[in-house]
Amino acid sequence: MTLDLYGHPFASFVWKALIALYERDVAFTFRMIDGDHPENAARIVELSPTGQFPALIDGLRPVVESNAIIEYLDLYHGDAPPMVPADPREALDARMMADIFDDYVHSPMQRIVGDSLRSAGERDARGVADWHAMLEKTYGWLETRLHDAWATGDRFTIADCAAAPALFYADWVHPIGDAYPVLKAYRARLLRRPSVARVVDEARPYRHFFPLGAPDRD
Ligand SMILES: N[C@@H](CCC(=O)N[C@@H](CS)C(=O)NCC(=O)O)C(=O)O
Repeated sequence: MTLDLYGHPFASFVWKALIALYERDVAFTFRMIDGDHPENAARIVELSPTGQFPALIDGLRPVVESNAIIEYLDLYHGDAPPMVPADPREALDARMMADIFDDYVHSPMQRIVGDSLRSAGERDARGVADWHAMLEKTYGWLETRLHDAWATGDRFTIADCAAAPALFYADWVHPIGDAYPVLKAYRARLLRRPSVARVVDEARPYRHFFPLGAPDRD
């Protein structure tokens, strides 16, 4: 049976699935979506409702949405501890924090980047200001909540899979200020985690694609 992940190494939502695959030491084939692989680009259009990635195919079974892919891997692949804790109370916390990172950090970051790709006449200045404000507000909220090594305690979970790409790129578009030392330290801890360091390294050759200009740092 083959396990294929469709995506691009620079794509932030793809990092979430890659981090879970690396954390749980699951073997897979990476199917690159780019101009050199039109067959993969065509496949993702069939697989995903919006053509967005990542998508996982296990044999004939497709799974889309980064969080669903992480949960699927927990159920069917790898022996390492699951990314969604088995205890339902811990699972709830982990899913809640994953949603917060996805919706209030990852999504505004992605929208700010997306807006920069539009032509001048199509840009949404009000939207960009609102998304920056959302990031700032969420940084403040996270600063008071991140008490432990990882997002929901001493275990690395789906919440940390979500946090890593969200905070990595959010800090590029809206730097995490000195008012948030706890959040800064959490981002630095994420970057030292081997699974996260690996996705950051694999994406390094593509940094010149970052439309707002990648800073000279991780
Ligand atoms: N809700 C989706 C979001 C996926 C997403 O936004 N993917 C981006 C890459 S990071 C994408 O496919 N962008 C290309 C496009 O929109 O055409 C998930 O969690 O997997």
